[in-house]
Amino acid sequence: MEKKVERQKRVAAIHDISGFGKCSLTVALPILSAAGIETAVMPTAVLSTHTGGISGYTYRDLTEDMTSFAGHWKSLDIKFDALYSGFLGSFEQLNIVEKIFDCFRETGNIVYVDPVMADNGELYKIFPQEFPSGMRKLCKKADIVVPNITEAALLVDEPYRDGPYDKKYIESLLVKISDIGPEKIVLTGVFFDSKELGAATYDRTTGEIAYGFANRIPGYFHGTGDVFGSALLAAYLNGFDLKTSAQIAVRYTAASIKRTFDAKTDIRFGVDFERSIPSLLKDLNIIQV
Ligand code: PXL
Repeated sequence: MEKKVERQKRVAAIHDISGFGKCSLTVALPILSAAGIETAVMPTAVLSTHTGGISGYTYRDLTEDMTSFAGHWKSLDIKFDALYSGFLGSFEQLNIVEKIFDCFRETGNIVYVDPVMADNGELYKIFPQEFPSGMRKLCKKADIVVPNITEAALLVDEPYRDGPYDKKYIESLLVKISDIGPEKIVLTGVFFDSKELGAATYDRTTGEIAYGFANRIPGYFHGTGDVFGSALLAAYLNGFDLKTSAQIAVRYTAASIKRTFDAKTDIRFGVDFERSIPSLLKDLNIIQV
């Protein structure tokens, strides 16, 4: 009997290309592709490296190209199972991406926003102070948002709090972010003690809150938010529910960090997510062995 071939899923990934440093598109594209998902890319900016702890990077803002880029895709009647936005190259892009979401919205497709703008209690220096309120507006359009704790605090306009956290705080953040509009929230950088680090998920339709943790490795490793976000979307589009997708993404990110920690690589240069791809594909039931 012939095996029924499922239609291939397709994502539009709207992030920058940082030539060196393993984040945004250079992470999203390989992870989603490896998971069997066709990935169209809309670059928001092209940089020589990311901006996290590295100076002297080149920066080409692509704000002016995005509307015509999207218009061309639309003229070809291209449809997407998910629209995945991450690092945006300018404040104006918040509005442009909102229009792109409206343009490609279909019943049943997913608008997935990683509100990349801050970490460790601070807004990224390249963004203006009004960026968080613009991002809040973009998040209204999303079905799923994946902020870290700093981004979550900015989205709900509260001061940043250092961890360890407690369930009450985490769950209040989840509910407040959901009040902005998105039905599903995944909060990263959650820890209740010094041993474990992970993510919390909230689904407003079921009211379910769940957690996924892995052993904590000391240090701040750049690009892990993008590794996590891309792996989570890969799992979700492969049919896993939100909490299982988050657990798979936590495991994958932690394994990538562990290998980088053991190799003593410069933490600004990103994590070895490439060599954890086989174990991710096993967790996704794409490969056996
Ligand atoms: O990983 C988030 C990110 C993406 N792209 C660029 C960045 C950062 C974080 O610093 O600088 C260009």
